[in-house]
Amino acid sequence: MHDLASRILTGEVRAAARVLRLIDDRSATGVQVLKDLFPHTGRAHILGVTGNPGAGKSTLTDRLIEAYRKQDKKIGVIAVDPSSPYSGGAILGDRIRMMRHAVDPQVFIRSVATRGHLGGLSRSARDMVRVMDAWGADVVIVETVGVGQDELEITRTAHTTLVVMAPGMGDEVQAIKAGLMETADVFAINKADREGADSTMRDVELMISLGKESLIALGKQKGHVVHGASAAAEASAHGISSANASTVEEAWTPPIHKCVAVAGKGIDELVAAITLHHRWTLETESGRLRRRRRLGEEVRESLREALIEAATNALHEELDAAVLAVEAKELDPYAAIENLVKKFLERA
Ligand SMILES: Nc1nc2c(ncn2[C@@H]2O[C@H](COP(=O)(O)OP(=O)(O)O)[C@@H](O)[C@H]2O)c(=O)[nH]1
Ligand SMILES: [Mg+2]
Repeated sequence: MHDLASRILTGEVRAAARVLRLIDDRSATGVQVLKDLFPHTGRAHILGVTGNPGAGKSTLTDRLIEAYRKQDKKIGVIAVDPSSPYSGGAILGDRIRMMRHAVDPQVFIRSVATRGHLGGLSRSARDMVRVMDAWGADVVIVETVGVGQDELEITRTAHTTLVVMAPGMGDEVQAIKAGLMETADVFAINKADREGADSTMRDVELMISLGKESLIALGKQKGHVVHGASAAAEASAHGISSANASTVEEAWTPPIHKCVAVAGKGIDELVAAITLHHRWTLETESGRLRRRRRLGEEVRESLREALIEAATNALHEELDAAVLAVEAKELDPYAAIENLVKKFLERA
């Protein structure tokens, strides 16, 4: 095992930070450490926090950290910023909001810029989550802006996705447009101190019930409840008390909670809802199936990336020649691709 990997497993923050940089640089050492760490991952609950800019994601994340720390949980935070580099303005804002936790050795906060991720942002985020998981985080919070395909993809790396909305921002419409409704597991209507929170809540309720009805119409919803002894054991291995836990319903309906992040109001209810959803992913058949489906997506996506890289490297010159040939109309693009794939497969 690489020295950095064993140091991360003993909970050394500096080693973890070092490996995150190696991953950023796509160094071979980074991959080696990730391989070493993988068998020690899978324990953390990955919580995605997403929503429009200004909805209050960072403020809420700060409150969630606070609530989890009261439960004596170790926390990792990855703040993905859509534009700024590491020292950029928006990240500075996030940093300040969460700064009071930065001195806590049980809290590990990292910002990521969305640009310059050769292997794709969601892969970088996933690798970072794994490092924090291996470092010993009980919960890894990934904050992303809920716009754009890259960001949406990151929410798919989470076990639980919290969608943060605020009244009067037209967030409901945005959420539908961005496809957030499908990935949302829990809704927070933040800034409930402002006018319009109740009407936003009703809008979201309506959207959820409409979504549910169309699912029923399609016959996609199955009503069976599975809750075996092994599920309870699994839950307790994840530090979830199953003492007061009765059966978790097989079908998950996203709950909606109002909160005021700046004042720390409504946070406990939100944390309880998030914890219940975590149990859903562990204890129900649907939850476990979703975990497996997402793992399948990851493996396929990684394979696609690796193949593209291998093919582009192997066919370097032929690729350029093919473009010229197509441009000169000596070759149609379909035949060009067929030739390239054939050549690549012969060589592989
Ligand atoms: N009135 C009110 N303002 C809030 C609340 N939560 C956050 N804010 C403010 O909304 C602005 C954006 O918050 P921020 O957490 O940076 O949002 P993000 O872009 O979604 O991460 C900041 O000025 C916060 O102080 C709230 O519950 N009520
Ligand atoms: Mg933010």
